[in-house]
Amino acid sequence: MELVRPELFDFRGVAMTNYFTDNFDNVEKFSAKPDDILIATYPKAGTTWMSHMLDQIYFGENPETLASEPVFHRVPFMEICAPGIMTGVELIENMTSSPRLIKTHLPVQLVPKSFWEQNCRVIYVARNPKDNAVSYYHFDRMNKLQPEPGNWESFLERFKQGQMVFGSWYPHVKGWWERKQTNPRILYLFYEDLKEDTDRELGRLCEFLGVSLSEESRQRVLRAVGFQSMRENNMTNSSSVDPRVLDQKISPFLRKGMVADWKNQFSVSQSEEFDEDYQRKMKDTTLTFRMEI
Ligand code: PPS
Repeated sequence: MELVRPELFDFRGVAMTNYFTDNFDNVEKFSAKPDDILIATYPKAGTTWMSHMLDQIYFGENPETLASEPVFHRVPFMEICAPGIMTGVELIENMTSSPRLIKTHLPVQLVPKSFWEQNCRVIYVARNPKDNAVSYYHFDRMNKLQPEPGNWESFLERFKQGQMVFGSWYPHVKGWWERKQTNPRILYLFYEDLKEDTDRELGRLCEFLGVSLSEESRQRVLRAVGFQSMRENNMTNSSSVDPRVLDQKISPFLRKGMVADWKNQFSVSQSEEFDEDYQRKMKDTTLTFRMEI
């Protein structure tokens, strides 16, 4: 398998690579079911965490299934179309479980219309942009299906300019935030809140889903979604992915799982310049983030 890091190009106003656009005709035509649950995020905002949490809520009583299938099969990535693997759409269409849990990184305007027509529930997870950028940088270093990251300084510039796969962080988080104001079927969660009090956020999630967990199940879910558990669990740590694709020796897929790790990566001047740019770009929204907790 010859892996070539892809180039970014403009796809309907959003920076993308062919691995997420080659199957877009089928993504657009995708037929959602009313009980499908969409997990939407900007890359590296806590998608795997939320995917595993939802999988645990719905299917966690059945440990056999959980032990045998990695989370990226249990919660397929809708728009992916990469060499040697089934497309996300094919994986979803082969699913027999109900509800189907589906992952996407698409900005709100590119989500297939059947999700809206079917009034599906959507969980959006957002993460503060400094930690999000750091996590994305280390991911692009280890993932050969992502564009060449370059050094941190140049990566951060590209992040600010929105030259990242799935486009700019800013319109992504703002677009979903605005849509949520008029669509009660969207639950908008923050990585920082999940980290601060996972139990509280699990409660909000269950309320939104109309699911009631026994005390025992709640404890089971909390144990399963802890960072260390997920890091040690071969079904969530991506250890089954070909190391020529995800090279975990460069950086582990579940890397640090922290809030404010950006302090170990940003220089003081990078942080100040980032904050200035952030203030400018976030002027037109009520959405706010915590850079530390
Ligand atoms: S992806 O590739 O876009 O699906 O990545 P995604 O899952 O969205 O984000 C990966 C980051 O989320 C962290 N993570 C967690 N943090 C805390 N607790 C748990 N359980 C957890 N699971 C995943 C993961 O470590 C990545 O963040 P960084 O900062 O790189 O460690």
